Amino acid sequence: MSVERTFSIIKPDAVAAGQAGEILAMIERAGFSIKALRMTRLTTEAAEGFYAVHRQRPFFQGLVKFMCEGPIVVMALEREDAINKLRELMGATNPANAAEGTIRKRFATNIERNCVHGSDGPETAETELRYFFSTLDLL
Ligand code: 3AN
Repeated sequence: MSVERTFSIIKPDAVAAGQAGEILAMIERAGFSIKALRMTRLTTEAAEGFYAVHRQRPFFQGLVKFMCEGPIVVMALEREDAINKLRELMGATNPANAAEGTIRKRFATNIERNCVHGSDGPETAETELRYFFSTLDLL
């Protein structure tokens, strides 16, 4: 497996709870290098665009509202097999099913307020990185 990039978000629940630093530390301890990082805030339109694949799902409006609640931290992360490794570190979408030692097991409240996002494949990773970062940010 070669070195690859993935995109991650520390969601509003975790930022508001003061967990961003510890989540970043877990990510670094797991061997990721942070290539770009910014704190920002989503508008409704931006959140709808980011989660467009979920538009038809019953949880879509709630998810958009949650993601606009407060500041988020967006990151470009790099390591070998980054996409899979980050999803392992995050744990299952529903924290009730998340393994011990994962970010969601430690910090997530429920399936919606689940504290982190990580891209689910190489194409999604590139699209999501481009949604938040410029070419210069990603050099
Ligand atoms: P993951 O974030 O683990 O890749 P996705 O892509 O299926 O999971 O879902 C995107 C986001 O939508 C989740 N992180 C979560 O915040 C929210 N979500 C997913 N499924 C549900 C659900 N059944 N009810 C409420 N929110 C959900």
